[in-house]
Amino acid sequence: MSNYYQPEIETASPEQIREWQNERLVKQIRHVWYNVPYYRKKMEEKGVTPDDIKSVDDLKKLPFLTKDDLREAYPYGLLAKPLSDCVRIQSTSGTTGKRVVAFYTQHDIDLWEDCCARAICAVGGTKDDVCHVSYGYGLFTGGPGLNGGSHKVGCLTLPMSSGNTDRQLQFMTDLGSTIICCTPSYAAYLAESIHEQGLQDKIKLKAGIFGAEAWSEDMRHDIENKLNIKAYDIYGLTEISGPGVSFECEAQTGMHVNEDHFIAEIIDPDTGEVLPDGTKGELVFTCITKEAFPMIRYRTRDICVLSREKCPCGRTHVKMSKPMGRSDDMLIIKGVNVFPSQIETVLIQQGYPANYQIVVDRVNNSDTLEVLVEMTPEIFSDSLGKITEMEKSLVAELKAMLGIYAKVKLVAPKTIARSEGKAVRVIDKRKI
Ligand code: DLL
Repeated sequence: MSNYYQPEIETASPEQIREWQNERLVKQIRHVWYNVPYYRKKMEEKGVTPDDIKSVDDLKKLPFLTKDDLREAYPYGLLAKPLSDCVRIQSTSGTTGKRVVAFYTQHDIDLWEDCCARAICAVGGTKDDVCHVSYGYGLFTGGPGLNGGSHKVGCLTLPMSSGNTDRQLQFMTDLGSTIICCTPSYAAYLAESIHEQGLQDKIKLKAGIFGAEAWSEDMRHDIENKLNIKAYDIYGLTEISGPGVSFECEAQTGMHVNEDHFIAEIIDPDTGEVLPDGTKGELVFTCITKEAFPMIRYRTRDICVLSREKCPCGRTHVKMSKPMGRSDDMLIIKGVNVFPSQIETVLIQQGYPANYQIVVDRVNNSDTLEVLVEMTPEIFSDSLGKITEMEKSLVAELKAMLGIYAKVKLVAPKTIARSEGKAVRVIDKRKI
């Protein structure tokens, strides 16, 4: 039998789930109408009032919320509780310095951690496990979310955060980590390091919970074989809470959305029309239990498919496929959200022309980012030493903006191909 954290919820009948959703949605819409002028205005513009929302069937009457709304309302415009009731913020990178800032009450943190606890139990986690969390801690939701879930399950939690691979491996071997939580690319890197150092026999891992970026089935098999574990997917986004919006079970065929907290819809990204289950489209979420930052019909930009086929694990909540890409230009590199416009801002601020190309690749299962920048004729005539200095300085500026390393190569004027229509700014060579 599957290992559940909240069996009565995770295996509830579809009718029961629907009942919870209907009741909570009605309450939530009243909550935002009375507490968030930004929502009320959007609803009024669409001619909807809380009285029009009686069940999930009425969801489609409500306006969508997008990242642009979040930017416009930054930082407090979508807050639905007094700031004094909030106990935490988490954040994610956004365009040109303006970040998405999400607020949580203690109740919101509790529910989020429950979702992460469900994900840990779904991979077989119990209080006897040693849960090694190598997602970043801090503003990023990965570390704090899985950390909280691990506590709830009662695992011995290792709050490792990311980086310092030697220390990760030392703790993993000395303390016998059994579950590892990190990005899939870091898992692949750890697997390689373990093989290089001949530590295979000292590793006690049985399962991994990997998400925050796209990864393929091939990569799953590679990690499973190298680490001799089962590798599970986990999905989420800061706006909706963080990791654990959905998670994989032993069937490893898609991620169960925690439908008692989030209503999932699939829409046509061009028309906004709601599409039937089984159709590929943009994933939209409505938070029905969150207090402080309850996103209503939030467009994730992630493209995927929902499926209500019976799952052998016994869970009844709808499953989403792995995201198959995004409907905007956001890149996810090593789990970090990167917008080409952030790179452009740095280049322009540093006095470079906007002739650049971003090359993303995956080498040895790890993402790489390279920025090719055309020099002006004046820079081009400078000495090689000066050019190397300029590259170094751009690397530092980009690191400050993006939070990750980008290799920079200054190239001769007019060497980046000009295209007819839209400039080809991004070359993503990753095969996912
Ligand atoms: O990445 C939350 C998270 C942390 C999820 C740890 C899983 C594990 P953000 O930084 O706000 O939040 O980025 C959200 O990342 O819209 C997707 O495009 C992408 N993403 C998240 N999980 C997956 C996944 C966290 N399993 C954005 N597969 C989302 C593919 C994913 N893409």
